[in-house]
Amino acid sequence: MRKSFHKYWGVLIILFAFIANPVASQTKIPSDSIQKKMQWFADAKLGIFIHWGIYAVNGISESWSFHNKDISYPNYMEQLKGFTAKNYNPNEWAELIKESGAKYAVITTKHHDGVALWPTAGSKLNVVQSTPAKRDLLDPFFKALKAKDVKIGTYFSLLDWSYPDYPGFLKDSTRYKTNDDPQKWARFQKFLNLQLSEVMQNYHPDLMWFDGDWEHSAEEWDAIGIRKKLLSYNPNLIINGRLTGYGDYETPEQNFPVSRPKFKWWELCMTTNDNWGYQQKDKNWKTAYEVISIFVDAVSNGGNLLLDIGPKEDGTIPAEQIHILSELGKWNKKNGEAIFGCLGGIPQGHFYGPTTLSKDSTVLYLFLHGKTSGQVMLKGLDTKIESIEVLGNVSSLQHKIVGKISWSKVPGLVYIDVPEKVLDPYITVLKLKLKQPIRLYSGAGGL
Ligand code: FHN
Repeated sequence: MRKSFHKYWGVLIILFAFIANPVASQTKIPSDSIQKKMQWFADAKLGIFIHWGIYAVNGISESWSFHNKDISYPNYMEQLKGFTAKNYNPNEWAELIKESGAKYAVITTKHHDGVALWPTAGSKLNVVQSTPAKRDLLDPFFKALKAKDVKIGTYFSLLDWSYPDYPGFLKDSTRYKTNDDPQKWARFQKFLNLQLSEVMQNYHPDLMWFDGDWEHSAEEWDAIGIRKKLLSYNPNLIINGRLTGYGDYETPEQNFPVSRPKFKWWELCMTTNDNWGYQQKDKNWKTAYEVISIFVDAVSNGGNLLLDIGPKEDGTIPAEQIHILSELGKWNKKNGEAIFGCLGGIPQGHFYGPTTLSKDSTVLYLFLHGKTSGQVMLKGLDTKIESIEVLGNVSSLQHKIVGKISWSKVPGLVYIDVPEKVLDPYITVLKLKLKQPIRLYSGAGGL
């Protein structure tokens, strides 16, 4: 009697935990509805990040330059006068993004400096009322993306170092502590919610990319309330992980994973040089090869890449970034079958390079870096190979099984002969069609 009594209470407690905190359980344990809405994101693999703001006028770091007191706040805000967007061509932006192979784009609607790229009713600090641009810069871009079937992402900074009712300001000075002046914090939250409603109602994003959550707790932000509010506008909205843990996926930044991240969905955001916004002094561009290899590595590890560009104040995109996106697009046109809609690859150790799998695991893609030709080896493949071809090339390749011992269950090594003439200038992709869904031996050999 006592045992079943305890069991009964145990079931109730677990049930209560889920009911009491539906959002936390949702974001911590993907429920069916999250699983379904995340499918396009999981298949998308590549997004383009856009940091565009008044910081491009002087080519200084976005918001941080005044926060860290590299420049005074008034001098930072002087840049409002130079933000013209006079050569801004949203259709050209959308075309470049589409051609790169990206399936979504995320643009800074408002960075930590509080300057909104849309005519917000919450503050005059917006490009329509306070800069020579004098127009909504988001609407035409989102319309152009939609026309090209590219998903819309809105970057939104929760913190707002310019807003008078926001506690934070400079790195070593705050306006007040939220507990000391709850009315002031409530006024800021009203402003924050007004702007979130504007973004959701005016632009209907597919993805909300929060930033700046680190200055306050989930309770102070009312993260659960924000999540519920956004989902009430669009239940299929995807929210990134920077809502103090109440998002749908993780967003490692600039730091490349070596081991496969444990997250169900994740996206590496990365600059093309060393800065998010336009900085004419920063010539430390990643090469097209480096970007493609980082992209492939992220996808092989089960993630997405959100690759950043920083347009100039007039709306033109630096030539170096156009080059990177177009080279990425050419590579994707030839090899996208191994990327888009695929699953992350097989565990490290079976092949000395990135891999991906088709959704039914009957196709294994091997990625060869640079000038890798001659024999490449695959270990522990316990499934028969039907054929091997090179993506974007008519060639089919020969392979041989080496070292298979008749009495042992351990599969032999697969050696594939890759002639130099089939190589891609960046990364060559081998497509291995298997006779059935892949099976791998990952043991230590032995008897
Ligand atoms: O502080 C921001 C930074 O300026 C930039 O926007 C990056 C992009 O992910 N996010 C924050 C730093 O993590």
